[in-house]
Amino acid sequence: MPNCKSLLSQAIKKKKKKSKNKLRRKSASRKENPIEEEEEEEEEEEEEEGFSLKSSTRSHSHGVQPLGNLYLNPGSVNSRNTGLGNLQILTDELVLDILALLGGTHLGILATVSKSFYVFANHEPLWRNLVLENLKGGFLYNGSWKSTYVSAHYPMFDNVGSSCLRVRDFYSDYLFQSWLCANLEMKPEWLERDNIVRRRGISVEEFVSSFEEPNKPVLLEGCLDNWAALEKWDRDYLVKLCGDLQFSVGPVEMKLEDYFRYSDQAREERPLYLFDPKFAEKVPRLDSEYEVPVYFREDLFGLLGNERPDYRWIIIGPAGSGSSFHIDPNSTSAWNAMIKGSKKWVLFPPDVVPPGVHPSPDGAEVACPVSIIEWFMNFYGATKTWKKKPIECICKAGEVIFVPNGWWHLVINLEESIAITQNYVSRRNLLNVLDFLQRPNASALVSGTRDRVNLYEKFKKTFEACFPGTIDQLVQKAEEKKAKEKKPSFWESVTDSKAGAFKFSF
Ligand SMILES: O=C(O)CCC(=O)C(=O)O
Repeated sequence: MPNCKSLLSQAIKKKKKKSKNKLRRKSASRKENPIEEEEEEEEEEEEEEGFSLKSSTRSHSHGVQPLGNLYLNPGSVNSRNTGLGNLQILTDELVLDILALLGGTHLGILATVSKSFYVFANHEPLWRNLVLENLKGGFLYNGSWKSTYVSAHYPMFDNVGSSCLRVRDFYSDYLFQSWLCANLEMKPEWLERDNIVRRRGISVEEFVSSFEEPNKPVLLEGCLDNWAALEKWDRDYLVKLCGDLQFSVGPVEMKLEDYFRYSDQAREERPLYLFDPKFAEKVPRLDSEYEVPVYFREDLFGLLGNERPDYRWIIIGPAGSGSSFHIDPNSTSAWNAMIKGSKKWVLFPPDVVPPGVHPSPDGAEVACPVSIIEWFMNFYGATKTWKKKPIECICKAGEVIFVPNGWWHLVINLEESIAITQNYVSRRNLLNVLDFLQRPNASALVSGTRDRVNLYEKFKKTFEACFPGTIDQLVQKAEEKKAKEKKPSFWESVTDSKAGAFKFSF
């Protein structure tokens, strides 16, 4: 299939060529639908180039090709430009920004103007925004966002939203990449590195001295064995238990049943992710079916009672959903327990900003690639030659990862996953947290609470009332530690380590 043979994809070395038999077997099993057959050919080609596309029934690029293909097809004219008329000088992002101002009806009409407008006006994220703005969480996902919008607003045109025409000679890196990221499988080489320290059955003292105190990640095995959640929580159980209750899913609130209907069919770059901080209050049974692992029981924000910032979340999402690079709020540390499924983690220590990630100087904002898959495609490779390699692992059901404060982390679900995470403050990171809460731009940085500016005073006062003198002791201990780290040892003072020779300075 010539359309994906681009400069872009040619730059990616062929890793592995699938055996013909395997390819044939694969296409033979999808013979029912001619459109699928066409897509199957695309898949085979992408595999040869080192890509592997998700098995797909409905997702379609409308024939959009990366710009590099234009240079391989001399004589071909980019129908993106001819069909846009005077708007062709605008970037793809700008065209889409303008289309985002339109309502569904006008977008639908615009799609009939030219092939180019057909492709732009069918860009799924435009329809996703329309659905979420108009219907909030009350939508029934119907294979695509456009189809969902059309069937909710114009039930008599139910089939219109699912039509998928192919356009010849349309070249756009932006639209191609967006489609590719929505349909790409994680490559095996992105999952290979597993360099986290794993521990089973360690004491709290060992956890504190080996991991919490030095602020290092660890994967803890076997500490959820007594959780009822581990046995019970699957989608049927949760749907039945939670009924019509609504959970936070990105910008909207949804019933679990509706969310699973969406997540079963979702094929997009950044699938909606269920991330709810009030699950335990909404459904007390959920609260009773897990308990904080013994290592994380010192939780000093708990002293604030109802005034503490959000601290625990149930997290549910399909394969491909996840969290792009960030540092956890308010300088807290966290634990994340897998109940179902598995997650790939990539973590960088506080002094190493991950490639492709650009925090603002005050740390209030972070610019990073649009999606997690895009980060893997474009930046993961760079970490191979980095001196400070990230810590990586796959965390599976029954395992807990400790995420120390200040560490950058990215997480992608490799299959449908259910997890619980909690952020906490212990004496080991209390000073960091207090420091963070009293930064001059606390109103922009502090999160999870309405009272961002006063959190510092409130927390410090409450803590001192409960543990008088402890903050001073911790400050003193930290200063002693710093001084110790600075003071050269006897041997360091008599040797010049750089020159590898003795330095007779006494
Ligand atoms: O499970 C996930 O997606 C990761 C969550 C996370 O990184 C966080 O809560 O900070």
